Amino acid sequence: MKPKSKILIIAGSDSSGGAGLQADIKTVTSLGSYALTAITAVTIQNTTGVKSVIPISPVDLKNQIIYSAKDIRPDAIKIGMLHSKNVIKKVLESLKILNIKKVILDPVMIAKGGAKLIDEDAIRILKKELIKKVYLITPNIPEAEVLTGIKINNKEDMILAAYELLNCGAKNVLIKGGHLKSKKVIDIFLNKTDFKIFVSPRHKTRNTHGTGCTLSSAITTFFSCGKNIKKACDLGIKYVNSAILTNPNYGKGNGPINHLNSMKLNKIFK
Ligand code: PXL
Repeated sequence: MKPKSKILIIAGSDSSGGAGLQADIKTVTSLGSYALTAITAVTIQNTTGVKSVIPISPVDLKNQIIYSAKDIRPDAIKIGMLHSKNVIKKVLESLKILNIKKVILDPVMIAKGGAKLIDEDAIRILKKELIKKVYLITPNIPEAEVLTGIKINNKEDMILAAYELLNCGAKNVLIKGGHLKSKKVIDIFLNKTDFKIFVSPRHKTRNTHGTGCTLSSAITTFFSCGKNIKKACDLGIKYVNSAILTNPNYGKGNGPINHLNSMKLNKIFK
């Protein structure tokens, strides 16, 4: 098959391969599209935690974005880990130059093991400026709490926080409810004219490393191929749910999910 669309991924590298840039490339590829990348930072980690984070200079990040995307123009952009204010400034400059409408932001803040992946100044500029320049933002509950100042304990709080993010200038919001202690997983989609509660089964497993990165990349891929943003969220949620259910149980900590769940190899190599 030929790739159905082209996606630029702006994200941090996860050496364990389950989250970050690696999850993004696997997701985009397994859903049939082509991935270009710009690396914001290199993390040294495994399934038990993050050992260290090595930042890429903001200028070099912008150079990766512009040099690659001016040659192969992406249909959509997925943004993940942005650890500092200066990185976000360069991303804002790059988005202005590229002028691509389909931009999805996963406001990554904390890794599964608790390591902080963003600083306070960066959170401020993300909320004040970047949120307005993207088409969809996909915070989980702790991220939505930081961005809105609203403590989220239930579905009603999630809805309140989603409205608050619209007030901050977001066009479309998907708040992911995986962190709530509910029987089913609830995700809230909201824009000025539409509202939807997605309900999915909760699987009893600790192997959920990279679910957020994977979801935002899946949504970006479906959206880049022409689905509307709500339908893209619906399909992305289903892809992640199936990836969790079929996780390969790798590593001694929070293992990765199964990015290959959508694929069937139909070529035999001898
Ligand atoms: O899942 C959030 C995330 C995003 N990006 C990178 C990560 C992680 C979590 O570990 O390592 C690079």
